[in-house]
Parts: sequence; structure tokens; C-alpha cells
Amino acid sequence: MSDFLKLSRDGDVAIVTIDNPPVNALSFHVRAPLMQALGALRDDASVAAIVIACAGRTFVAGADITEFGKPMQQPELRAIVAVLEAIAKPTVAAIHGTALGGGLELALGCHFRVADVGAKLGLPEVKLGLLPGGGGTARLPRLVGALKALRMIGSGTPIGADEAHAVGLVDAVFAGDLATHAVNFAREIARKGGPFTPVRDRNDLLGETELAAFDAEAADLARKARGLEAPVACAQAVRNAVTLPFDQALAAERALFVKLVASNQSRAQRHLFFAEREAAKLPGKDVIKRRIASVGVIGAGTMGGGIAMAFANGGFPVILLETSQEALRRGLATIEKNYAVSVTRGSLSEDAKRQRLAQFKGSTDYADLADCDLIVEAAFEDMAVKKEIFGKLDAVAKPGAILATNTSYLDIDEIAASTSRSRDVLGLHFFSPANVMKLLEIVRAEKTAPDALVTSVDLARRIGKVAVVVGVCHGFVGNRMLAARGAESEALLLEGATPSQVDKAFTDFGWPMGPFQMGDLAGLDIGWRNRKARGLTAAIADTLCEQGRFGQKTGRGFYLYENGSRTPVPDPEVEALIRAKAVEKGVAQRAIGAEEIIERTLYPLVNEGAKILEEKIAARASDIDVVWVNGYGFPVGKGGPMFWAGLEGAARIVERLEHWYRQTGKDVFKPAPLLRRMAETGSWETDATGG
Ligand code: T1G
Repeated sequence: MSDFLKLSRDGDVAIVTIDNPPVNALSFHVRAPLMQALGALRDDASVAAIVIACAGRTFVAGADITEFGKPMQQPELRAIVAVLEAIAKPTVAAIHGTALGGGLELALGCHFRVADVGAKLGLPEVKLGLLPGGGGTARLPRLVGALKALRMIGSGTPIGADEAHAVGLVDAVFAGDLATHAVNFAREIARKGGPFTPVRDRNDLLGETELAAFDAEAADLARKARGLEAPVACAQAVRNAVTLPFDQALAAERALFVKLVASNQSRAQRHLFFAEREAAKLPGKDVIKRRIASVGVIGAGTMGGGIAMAFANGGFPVILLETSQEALRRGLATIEKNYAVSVTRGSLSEDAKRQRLAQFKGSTDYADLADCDLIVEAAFEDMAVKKEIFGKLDAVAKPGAILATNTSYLDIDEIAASTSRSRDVLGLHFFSPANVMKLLEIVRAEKTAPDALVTSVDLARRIGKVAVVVGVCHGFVGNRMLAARGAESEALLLEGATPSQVDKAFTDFGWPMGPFQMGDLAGLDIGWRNRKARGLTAAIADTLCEQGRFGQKTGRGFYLYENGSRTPVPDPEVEALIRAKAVEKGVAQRAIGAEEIIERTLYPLVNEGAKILEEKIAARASDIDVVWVNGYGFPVGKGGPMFWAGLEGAARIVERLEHWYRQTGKDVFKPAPLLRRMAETGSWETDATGG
């Protein structure tokens, strides 16, 4: 048959085994032999039943995403499923690992699906800016009902085998040798005899659809989509399954898919899918990872506690070290409260909470860290404090332990120099809340050993983080670019834009919230402390802090938060303060539109990213996109700042930056040479060889 598809027989049961590592994607070189095999088996009278299975670690994990954006070679998945579904003899999909996207759609073309107890099944296309394009939106509702299908397809979240069995997506769940179970299942089904109803002809569940409830959930999905088209299309396609005849629903799905696959939003989200995986690739394949089995965290404050939780959640025992029993008690109490909230919300079981809390051991004695394989310092953001801590670690940590700092800004080379083991020192910059935010900036100091880096990248994956390796500079990649994005914040206010207008320009762009609302959420006092430490001022933000207006935590910041509400309410007092400051500074106020706000905030963001690439602080432009989408909420439908620059047009960005540079003389507007190069070449590659 083919290197990617094997045929075998177990008596009168034929087994089709797809073998296309690493995830059995339905690439063209799988689809062609698969179509041939199904036709042959359909017509082979000696075959009583057909099992479709996969070799390797998983059932088909989807269409081959690398094929999108190119002419699709025939046969397409849809045609294969149609042939499969028309086969009269019983067909059984044997699912292990993850049956995702086109993989689950292939399985939906079978009469039956059996799954390994550890299998997961889902239609995650929405995360790629797509919708299931192989009939999933028309078939899944026929097995699990329209509402469950809407939730699965609209979220893209897979379900486990037991849940799949409970909702009718799979017909049996097996532990152990799935292939044998599947063949026996198929033989038994064939022995009992048909008719075998294809999924497309199962309409009972659709008749029970409460369209009002469905439409209410679809409306909620659209609201949360924040301008993304795919979730809305998913809901429409599932609704079509209920209201249209099957073939019309299928045609409507196809039309929606063709539109989405060509959209910038889907191109952006597919870019991010591969960008996240590229970011985890480091030079030096043969580097051996260090063994990390136990973790120490220094500091049980907001960051330290969150970091400790991130490792405990990943199954690591954690020693949490503080300077006093009282500080330790407070930190552990906060951790326990956080887990309790998750239990209340239903996202964590009581048992899991107990298991995670059992991972923690508190201490105030550095000697207790002696056996840790990794120690993460999350103490006060002060160089002297960090140097003292690393000096102590140098004395107690075992040889080969990785010593990491969670600093957001400070020079890690300087911290490393305070130890005798610079090779073991690097940055693990988590984002608050550290147990929630996906991004982990792994900061490569000058002398960090390659194996320490490789170990840290693998560790990020083990605790469910998205890792990006960055270089040492003030603020590394994310925070350095954040400073550029915010450089004009005060000027925009003084010149006449209200905090609400600036924030609305951001949320209209697709951000979850704008910079002023974000400042109120994080606490304006944090920026205030940083500015004072660096001798900087911000007339409006400093004044708000001097008035004790730190944001949500004090009920007032740039906005009002009435009675503990988290909803920002514009505050006339703040707007009066801004006008007074403008008068004081002789700044004429005027109406400022959203386009100007974006030009004076997001164009400098892109420009700083170009400088970061020139300085090799980030290895790839796509790494910067991964940082901003996973650490700061850059809209996935725009692919991150550097991908978006391509959509926006780098030449336009250069032209507008030059305009604002002439107006303000500020460096954030001086176009970086690489940005100019990008405008000419369309590429972010930093050297002529494009290496
Ligand atoms: N196509 C092409 N390459 C893929 C791929 C795919 N669908 N899935 C994974 N890879 C590559 C990946 O880039 C990496 O490559 C390697 O496989 C290992 O992946 C018509 C339109 C299955 C849960 O969205 O979620 O079907 O870096 O590092 O962590 O309706 O891969 O080694 O060179 O992620 O063990 C829908 C996407 C597609 C699932 C495994 N399916 N994949 O995770 O390994 S659209 C998806 C995943 C579709 C139809 C529609 C995960 C995984 P490299 P990995 P992992």
C-alpha cells in the first residue's frame, strides 16, 4: 500500500493502519492511499468489517496544517469521509491518543468509534481560526446533540474517552490492547448484522434541540470572540446542522471553511501554532537535559506563591522558603486560598487540591534547599537583595542545581557573577499570576550553560508553560516592549485622549483590556515604585499614586471601582486632573482618534521588537509574537506584533513613525533599520543569509 498506510487482516476483519509520524496528520500522502484502501475493502466480499487505526502515539490529530494556504491536493478529507460513510459493512475507528480535527471527522465517518481509556477527542479548529471542514459540524451534533457540539466546537477543547462514551461520541472504551478490542468489537458487530446507520442519517438528537438555548450560548460565544470570526462561524455551522438538510449543512460548512482558511485571522492563528513550537527549539540537539525532580522557591509573595503553585500543579514537590515563619504562613495560606477558589469554581477537585497542597514544604532555612534540582528566586526586585540570595544559594545548592531568578528587569549577568557557578544561573521570568499565565521568558545569561537552557525549556513544557528564550537587557523582550508601548500614554492623556478613549481603541483592536484598565488591575503603585527607583516621573500616574489611587485594590485609579466591583467607571475627577496637568504644562488639548492612539502605542511596540531582533535579544520575530500573545493578551487573530506588522504594512508603520518622530523627537518613534528592511523585503530575517 504505502509507507504511510498499512493493510492487515484478522480473519474477516480488515485493519487500515495509518502511520504518519509524529501525529498521523492527514497529509496528502496519507489521504491518497487511504481513499484507495477504503474503495478496495468496500468491494472485497471477504471483508466483513473494517477497523481504522493508527500507529505511533496517537490517532489522527487532524488535517496537515502545513498544507493550508496551498492548493489542496485531491482527495480531500471530505471525499474520503463520504466514501467511508457509504460503505455498507460495519466500520470502526480505534482511537488512542488524541483524535482531533480531521482525525475525529474521519472517525465520525465510521459507523462506530471505540477509544482507549486515555484517549481524548476534540475539534480544535477554532483555535486555528477555522471550523471543522471535514463534516464535523454536521456529524458531531447528530451524536452528542447540538448544544454539546456547540460547546466542543466553539471552545476547541477536547473531551476524555469516558465523557465521550457518556455523551454518545464513542461506542465503547477499552483499557489495554486497543487493536484487539477493536477487531473483536467489529467482528461482533458484523456477526450481529446490520443495518448500520451512518452518522449522517442519525437525526433523533437534532429534533430535541432547544434553539433558543442554543442561540443564547451562541451569542455568548460571539461576545467572547472579541472580533474573531471562527467562533461565530462554528456556531452558525452547528446551527445549520439542526435547521438544514445534511447535504446543505455540509455545503454551508464548506463555504464557511473556504472563507476562514483564507482569512488573515486564521493565517495569524496558524502562524502562532507553529511559532510556539519553534520557540521551544534551541540549537544543539545533542544536549543532555539535567534531571529536575524537586524545586525550591525563594519568596512566598504573589510571584513566589504563584510560581510554587505552577510547579506543584506540574507534579513537583516544592520547598517554599521565606525569611520568617509569619511570611511563610501568609504565603502558604494564600496558596491554600487560591486552590480553595478553584475548588469552589469547580475547576479543581478536593482530592486534587489535597494532592497539590501535599507537594509543599515550608522553610526559613536555606540548608533545606540543598537537595533541590532547581531553585527559583522570587524575592524583592532589588539587585542587592538578589545578590545576597544568590550568594547564599551558591553556598548551599548542590552541584548542577539550576539557580533561576524571576526578576522582571534586572541584569542577570550581574546576578550570576555573584555566584561561583554562572553556568547554572538563568532567568525564569513568570507572568502574574504565575500559576495561570502561560508565558515563561527563559533568560539566557552570557554564561548560562546550554544544558541549563534546554532543561528549562523542557521544564516549561512539563508545567504547561509556553517558553521563549530571551537575552539579557532591561525588561528582556516583553517588558521592554511594554515600556515602548506605554511611552506615549501620558502624552496622549495630556493632549486630550481620555483613559476610556485610549482603552477603547485597544479593546476595539482586540485586546482584552487597554493600558489604563490594565494598570488599575496590576496596581499603579508598581509602576510608581519602578519609576522612582529609576528617577523617572509620570505627571498623571504619579499624582494618582500620591492620592493613594492605586487602582482596583484601592477602589480608585484611572477609573472608579464602586463597591469592590471590577468594572471600570470613568472618573470626572481624573479627567479634571488630566486637564489641569495639561494647562500646567501648556499642552493644548484636542480630540484624538483611535487610529492615532494605535500609531503612538502599537507602532512603537513593533519598532522596539525590531530593535530586539537586531540586538539578538530574541532569536526570531515569531518568538516575540509568542511572548506578546501568551504574556500580554495580544489578539491571536492578529498573530502577535511582528506578524501584525506584516498585515498592517511595515512601510506604513515606518512612514507614521517618522511622522511622530518629527513631531515628538522621541526615540520610540525612530524607525529601527530592521523595520525599514522589513518594509523593503517583507522579512524580519536579521542577516542577509536569512539565517
Ligand atoms: N498538522 C501538521 N503538523 C502538526 C499537526 C498538524 N495537525 N499537529 C502537530 N503537528 C506537528 C507539530 O508542529 C510538531 O512539529 C509535531 O507535530 C509534534 O507536535 C479539516 C481543518 C496533537 C496535541 O489543531 O494539538 O483538522 O515541531 O509538539 O505536544 O476539519 O500537536 O516536531 O516539527 O504539538 O505531543 C486540527 C494540532 C487541524 C491539532 C500533540 N488539529 N496539534 O501535542 O506535540 S485542522 C489540531 C496538537 C483540521 C479539519 C481541520 C498537538 C497534539 P515539530 P506537538 P504534542
